[in-house]
Amino acid sequence: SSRKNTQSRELSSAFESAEAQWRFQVEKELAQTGAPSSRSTSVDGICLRPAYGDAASAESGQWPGVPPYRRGPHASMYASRPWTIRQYAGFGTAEESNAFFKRALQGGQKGLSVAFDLATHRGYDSDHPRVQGDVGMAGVAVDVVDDMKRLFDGIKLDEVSVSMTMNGAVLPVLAFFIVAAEESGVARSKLSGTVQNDILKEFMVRNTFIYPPEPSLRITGDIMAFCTREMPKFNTISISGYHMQEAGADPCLELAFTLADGLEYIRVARSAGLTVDQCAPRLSFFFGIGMDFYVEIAKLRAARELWYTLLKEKYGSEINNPKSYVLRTHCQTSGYSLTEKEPYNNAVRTTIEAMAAVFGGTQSLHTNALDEAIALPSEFAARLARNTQLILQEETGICAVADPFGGSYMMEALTSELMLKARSVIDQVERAGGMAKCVADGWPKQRIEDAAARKQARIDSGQHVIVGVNKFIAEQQSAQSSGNGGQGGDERIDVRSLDSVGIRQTQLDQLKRVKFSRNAEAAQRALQLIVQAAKFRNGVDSVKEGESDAASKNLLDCCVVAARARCTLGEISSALESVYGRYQPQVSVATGVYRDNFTGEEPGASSEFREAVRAVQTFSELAGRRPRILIAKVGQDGHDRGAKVVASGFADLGFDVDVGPLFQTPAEVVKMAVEADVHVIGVSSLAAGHRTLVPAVMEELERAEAQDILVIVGGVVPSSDHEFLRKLGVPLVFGPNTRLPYAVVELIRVLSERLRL
Ligand code: DCA
Repeated sequence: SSRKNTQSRELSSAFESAEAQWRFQVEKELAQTGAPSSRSTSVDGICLRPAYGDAASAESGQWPGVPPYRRGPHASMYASRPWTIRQYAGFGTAEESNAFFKRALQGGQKGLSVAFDLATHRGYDSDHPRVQGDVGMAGVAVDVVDDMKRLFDGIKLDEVSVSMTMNGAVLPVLAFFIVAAEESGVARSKLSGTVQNDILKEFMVRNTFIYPPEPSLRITGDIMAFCTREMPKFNTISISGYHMQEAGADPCLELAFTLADGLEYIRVARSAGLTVDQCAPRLSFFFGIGMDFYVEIAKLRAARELWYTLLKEKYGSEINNPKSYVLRTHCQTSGYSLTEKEPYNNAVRTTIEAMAAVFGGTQSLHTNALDEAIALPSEFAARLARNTQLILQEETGICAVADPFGGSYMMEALTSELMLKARSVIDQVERAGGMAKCVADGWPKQRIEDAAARKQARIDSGQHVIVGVNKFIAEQQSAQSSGNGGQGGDERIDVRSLDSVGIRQTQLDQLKRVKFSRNAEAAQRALQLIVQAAKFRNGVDSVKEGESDAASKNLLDCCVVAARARCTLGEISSALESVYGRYQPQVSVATGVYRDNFTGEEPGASSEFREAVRAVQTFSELAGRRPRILIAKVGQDGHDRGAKVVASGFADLGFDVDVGPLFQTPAEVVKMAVEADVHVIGVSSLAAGHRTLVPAVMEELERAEAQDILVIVGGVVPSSDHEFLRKLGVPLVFGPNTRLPYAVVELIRVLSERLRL
């Protein structure tokens, strides 16, 4: 293969121009796929060519599929092969998700993308007391290899590529996938797809880590090494900026931190013994696509050229395979941009974002369902989201031309500007010792959190317009009591609701069965091997290379053995935890950022800010102290952007704010609330755990005889559940996009009534 690579390099230098190289490549790709070399339009006699360009101008003279790849990773792009429609999904039990996957594939979806539940992400079996409200809620529950077999039952794993969003518990999950495929007759070498395996951004924004950063990164390296050796068609990592954008980063910060992560992962792969040419062609990326249409298109173009430039500068002398330079990416439309109010507007937003992803040249795309700011996607909303992509591919002619914005003065300038700006952040990260070190120091996280607070202030003050939320608000309805921001437009839509108790029971029964029927001794031996290998890799054991079976073992090799022996995900994870420990992050709140950015607002919004501050002051005078709130994350839901933004905003509006650590049990939340003597617990719930976790918090309050503490809920809660929560004694439920001054005024009103102030 190295001869082939050298040949292809010689070939590329043999071309007189990029255009000639592009022409050669385009013919090749079209011939391979049998696609036509031009596509007729609805106007008689006018055809579209696969790409347009201008050889005379330096910048617009670039061509798709040709270095530096600004215009796309392939010469013919979607004319040969459209992007993969890959909808992220999973819920309940493996059977339910399997049926959903099959319907999606029948409905035109091309690849699978599995969402696992939070228990699985955090390395807990479904019977663990910490995950009572999380089993099967925000994804599918997977405890043992048999769940994975049921998940893909009847789906040809040698034909359909599967992406798995898994980071913390990546070892057992990938091991289950490999063993499930093998036991169904598909060799691991035939498996195509991607595993997310991007732990750095977990420490920055997403929070589904298990172990501390150092051993986590060694696990990443082991997975890259294993997949390179055993699974040549599998992408070993999906380096993700999406979650940074969801956490509040602007597109430039997202771009910079994601590529800086990419450079760090190349170093991780090299420490695991791989060359750049071995690891780089199977790195993949993942970006969020928000509403800033031109910027998002430019971001993907800039990402490819910047990645090419960085690799050329850093590793050019050792790269022989041209594929090492090519950035390929998945994209997801922005969840952040979706609104709870007027949810049908979300279908419009998603379509616009999908078009930006496609004009930017994505390889694979998830389009969000319109109800995602309210609940888990319903069947109808999921179909509409998928159809959005099918319509773009089948009805519009968009696929006929690569990089249609190429050569636009605006687009080329914007792409270059973004590259320059992102490059300066990447250089800053590299000078500071690389992303792993910066993540440990915490400043990227802080920068993203500041950006999130800034954005919220801009939304609340009307500088950043969201139709139906802070401008053109539909007629007021009975929004007050549900505390949804005072906006009207509250169309009722059917949402998917899950039977959390039933799902958990199914998992528990099955866990019992598996543990009863397996060879207990073989399972124990397999777990022991994992412990030994982990100790050796951690350098805490005296095992010397060659002395032990475990010493030379890649951790994924050990986990494959354990998966085959029917060890559970929880058992494998706790074997590793016994060596590495479990990571608990520090919590911090940015103060002043929200207030400082609440300027230049429209008069109405500004008076809302002042009204909130006044309400807090009046309360403080009457109550003899400032209102105090504990912002709590209960269960394994690590989405903390909302909680952090609320904490920052409430602090700036005059509250005393305590922020609980992530992943608390209801009892731990109540203990903290009582000790801090708060007036209110604000439970933040974004992963559908509210129906079990909020009742548990109320029970704990009763047990602690602390019912005078008010409980409110914020996050993704379907309006059909508001009554359920109200009956429990939760007077206010705040949905996504609630303006913070509005929430403060409402809360002070309820609190004052309660305390008879
Ligand atoms: N001409 C010739 N070949 C093409 C063309 C074209 N125009 N377009 C695509 N192909 C080839 C690719 O080279 C690839 O073949 P290879 O594996 O031998 O290199 C194959 O067709 C598949 O296309 P690709 O662009 O790799 O699309 P996907 O398999 O969907 O992979 C990728 C996309 C981003 C790389 C992957 O990491 C992914 O699917 N990520 C999804 C992550 C995810 O779902 N996250 C959820 C949150």
